[in-house]
Amino acid sequence: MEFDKAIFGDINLEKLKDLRNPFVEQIVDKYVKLCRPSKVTLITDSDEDIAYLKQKAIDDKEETPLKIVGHTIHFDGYYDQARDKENTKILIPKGETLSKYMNTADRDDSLEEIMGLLDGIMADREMLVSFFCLGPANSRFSIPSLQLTDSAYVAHSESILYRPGYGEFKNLNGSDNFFHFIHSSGKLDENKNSKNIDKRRIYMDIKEERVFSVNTQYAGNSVGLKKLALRLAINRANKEEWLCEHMLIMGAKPEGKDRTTYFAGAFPSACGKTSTAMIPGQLILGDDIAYIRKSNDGRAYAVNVEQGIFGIIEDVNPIDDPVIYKTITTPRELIVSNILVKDEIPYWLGMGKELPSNGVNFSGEWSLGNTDNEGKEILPAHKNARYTVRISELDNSDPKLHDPEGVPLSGIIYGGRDSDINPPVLQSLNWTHGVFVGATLESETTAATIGKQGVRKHNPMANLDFLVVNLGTYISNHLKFGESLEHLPLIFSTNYFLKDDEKFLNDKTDKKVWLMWMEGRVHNDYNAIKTPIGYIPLYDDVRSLFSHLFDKTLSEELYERLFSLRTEKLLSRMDRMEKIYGEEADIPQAIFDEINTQKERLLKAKSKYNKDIISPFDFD
Ligand code: SPV
Ligand code: MN
Repeated sequence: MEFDKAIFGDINLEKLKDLRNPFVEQIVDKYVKLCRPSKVTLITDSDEDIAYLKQKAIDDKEETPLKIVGHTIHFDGYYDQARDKENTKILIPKGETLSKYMNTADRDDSLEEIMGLLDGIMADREMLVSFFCLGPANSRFSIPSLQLTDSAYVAHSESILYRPGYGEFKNLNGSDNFFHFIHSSGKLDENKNSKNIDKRRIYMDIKEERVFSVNTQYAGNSVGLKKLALRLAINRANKEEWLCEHMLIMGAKPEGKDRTTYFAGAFPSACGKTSTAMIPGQLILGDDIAYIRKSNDGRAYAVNVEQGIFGIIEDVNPIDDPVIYKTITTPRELIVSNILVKDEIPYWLGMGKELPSNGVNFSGEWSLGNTDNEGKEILPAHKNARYTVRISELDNSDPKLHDPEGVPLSGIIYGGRDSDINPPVLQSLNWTHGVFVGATLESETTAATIGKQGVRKHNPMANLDFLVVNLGTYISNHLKFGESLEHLPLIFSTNYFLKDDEKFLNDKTDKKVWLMWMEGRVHNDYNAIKTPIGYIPLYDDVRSLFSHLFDKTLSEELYERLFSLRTEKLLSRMDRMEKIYGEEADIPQAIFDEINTQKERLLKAKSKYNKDIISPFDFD
């Protein structure tokens, strides 16, 4: 293939040709001709190339250095602060349909629209061509991925969040077995923010395993390897019968016991996923996306697709998240986004310090009391503001982070933001019941997506935003996966958000108690109370955990409030689920059976104890 030397230069052409991959060449050629950048730069795995990205993000004013060495601040536009669900679409060929929970668009029409938007979009700009690997190098789990972007911030973020992949592309030996992502920030305003937000489009073309993202910078919309690759991998996983999940991976390490017990946990965005992965004294392996496969020993193994964290910064303070706080306030390569900066010092909500009353934030020059175009007060920092850092920079990073075999899972956790129904921790009755627990997860919406907050929404496996296959296919795949295993992980649910009189019943740090109880259950260290919805802890066990871990007293009264069975509310949830699943095609019968038997058990308990709210002390 012939490339324009004036645009590429000899060194870049050499890097491209060295891959000996005609598919990479075709893709680069196609989008260079379409987007018409004035310069193309290939980024290999070398330190020199990665350093080029870092410097370019600063030169282009997409990032600004802060006082702490290695830290930079990036701002997204005021209306570009979260994932845009409305304009994120799955392209489907004519005649095909998907569940109504998926935002779809006609593939031909959408490709025409997006090619039109990309036409000349990089004129006078530089296209960066980067190579990454989703998952560890040399692993059967992993998927090489190619990113084309005109944003050095996007490519720089990816060099922190993902493993280098130029070498992996060489190992492909010319095959097309990789994902590719085409991103452009589009026209920029004077603050270097995407100007044409009304033309923000994120289009998933599953057929070609590629995603287009234009007129946006917020990483959840623009970083191809994050939530865009998640959709493509979910498609593969459901075809090949493995799991691709919106899950953290962590090693629980109970004090005084010489063992590490691995958990994977799915939580909707901004519902405690990162802080669960970062519970003090434990090992973090991942905080967002996991690939899970069966290994030869009959167990489920998981790898972290990423090597970094794009975490919510709000409420990170020395008390609640000591490890993250230390990491993000000491010198290392780190990007913070959409918070407040004054005199090169960053400030965010809930950091445990007083914030200055003016500075520069995600709205530009900011002073306390400023309002936006809708008359809404502008907070000092956005609620979805984030930090980007490598996991290896953390004191508690798991030594198996890059193990190509992954780690064996003993437990799976489903967690939601649920102010009034689920207990803080619950063990499902068995794998099928556990899949049902995941499939019936409900959670209140947060600032991680554009739209209203605090609305209770069904969010199966905390993965609904990212599904590109029907719910029926997705849930059947979970059931089948369990059937294929000889040693099943236990499935739990957690809820950190129970409230009474608008006040949370638990402290943020309490999640360590629930984790240690789950860890103990894996090793048969604790008995449990069997309730109609699953197993809950005995008072004595959690009381002693609170006392040992925090020197805190858990009163009988608080335990009772936390673990009471709210039968009416649980029954209405079952009604909601019956309706949702009743309207979907191809839902496995097992899910309806679980809904029905759970309902029966709840009704039986309600009449046996003759009350709506049953105390955990009532169960025998
Ligand atoms: C989430 O919202 O689930 C995140 C951040 O992990 S984003 O990249 O926006 O998806
Ligand atoms: Mn996420």
